[in-house]
Amino acid sequence: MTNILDLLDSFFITPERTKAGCSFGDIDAKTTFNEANIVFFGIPLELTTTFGKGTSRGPEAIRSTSARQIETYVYDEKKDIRDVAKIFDLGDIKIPHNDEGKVDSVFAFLDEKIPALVRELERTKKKPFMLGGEHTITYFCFKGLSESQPLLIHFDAHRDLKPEYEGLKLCHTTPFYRLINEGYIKGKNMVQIGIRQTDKEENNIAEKNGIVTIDPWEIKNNIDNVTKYISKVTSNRNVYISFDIDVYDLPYVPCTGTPEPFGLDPFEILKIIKSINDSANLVGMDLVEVSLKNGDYREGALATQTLLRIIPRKYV
Ligand SMILES: [Mn+2]
Repeated sequence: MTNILDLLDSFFITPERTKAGCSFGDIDAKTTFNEANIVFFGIPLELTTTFGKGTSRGPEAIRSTSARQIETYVYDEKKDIRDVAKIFDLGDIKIPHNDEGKVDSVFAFLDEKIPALVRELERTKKKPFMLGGEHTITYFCFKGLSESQPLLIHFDAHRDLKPEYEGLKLCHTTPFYRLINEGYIKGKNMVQIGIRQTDKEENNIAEKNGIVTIDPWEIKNNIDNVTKYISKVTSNRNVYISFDIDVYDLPYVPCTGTPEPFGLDPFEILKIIKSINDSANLVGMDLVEVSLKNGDYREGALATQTLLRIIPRKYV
């Protein structure tokens, strides 16, 4: 591949031309694509959401807050992310026919582009940080990175393990079932954190496949046990983080489509993020289901601050 960036240009809208009008943190002016070790891209997909709308504005919410509201200096880390990482933002993928009724053609497009993109990033030692958009997109990204058999750490209120939902085999409630069913991940290589809304069938699927579930009650009762477990299970492991913003408790996420009570607070999330072992290697991550409604940037701020707590970690 001669110049991957030229190729990428053809299917990305540059950050400056997205709705936010800026890149993540507005910091990549000095970082070239070639020298980057973290590469952000947005997939503002909103095709199969069934309840609250607005996740197509997730990347916009994150770029706007990270560039205009939030410092790149992380107070509690005493680190500026510009000093600890070389970040480049590709912008948002141009989704052809991003409207209802075109689900199959959009998914075929993403299935062709995203796994190839993240594999190329991995080959050139760049970690993909994907911003959503509905959770469906994790399927395409994880698939592309599955060869290194990462432990999948899935933060979410929901299992997203349904075999099918409202007639769709691939949608925002099914990505992890698809990944398991198609052999990209084994249940024993998967930890679900924050789960509190599921059906009986999904619970059976989780149990049958050996998925480790850490629910908020467990975290509230004994977070030290949880962090000890996470530290142990991630020791010397490749890991992939899929982070649905609705893992946070309902009052923290005013815009996301399916907010749930009995969730986690930012301090608990921070403890868990920090408990991932320094010897682990993050192969990539996504932050999905972020939304923006009525000029309410709280969720964008929370998503950005979550990313800013992950970026300085040794495993990144
Ligand atoms: Mn969710």
